Amino acid sequence: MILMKDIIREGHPTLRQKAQELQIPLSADDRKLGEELLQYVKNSQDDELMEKYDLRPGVGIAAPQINVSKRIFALHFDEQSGENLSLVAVNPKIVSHSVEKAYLSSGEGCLSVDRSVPGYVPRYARITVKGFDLDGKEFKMRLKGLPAIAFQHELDHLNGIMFYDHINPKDPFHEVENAVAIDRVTVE
Ligand code: SB7
Ligand code: NI
Repeated sequence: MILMKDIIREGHPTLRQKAQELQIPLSADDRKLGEELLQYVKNSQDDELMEKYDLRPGVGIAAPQINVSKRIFALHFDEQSGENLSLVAVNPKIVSHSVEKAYLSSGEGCLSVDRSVPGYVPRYARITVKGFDLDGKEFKMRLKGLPAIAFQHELDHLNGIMFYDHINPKDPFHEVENAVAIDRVTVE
């Protein structure tokens, strides 16, 4: 089971590396890794388990965040979030994207960042993505809204990019051209 002590924090070199592709079909170990990542995000959104294991809530987690430099991450939105997405993405790619951008008006956070970094993080508003699931089956889907933003946040982790790399350093809340604001109370 993944706990907060297993999550590496900014400054750790693995977070800045480009992660390695996985072999398809997945090895038993890689499959287990995917299952553990998904379990973390699910547990972290369950009030009881979150408290019991002292987990910080997150809608996603990527393997490099537990110091495993592999191209795999999990995303999970529970039903009450109004989204309907739960997946493990292996060797994920964005195959096309909108010109329009989107950003969370409350900014982004990260399990590997123990401070708040305010500012708009411009993302593509809509993306078409491809990848493989834990059974080694290829998937292709369109995402928009919060799931699209979260997918891009996780994909960035596989490429050594942190959310704050995208924030305008001179003016963190500078209007983002051609972008829609997504209002959420908070997203972690
Ligand atoms: C805000 C937070 C996340 C995604 C998009 C917007 C995920 C935070 C948890 N993680 O650090 C996952 O990498
Ligand atoms: Ni993150």
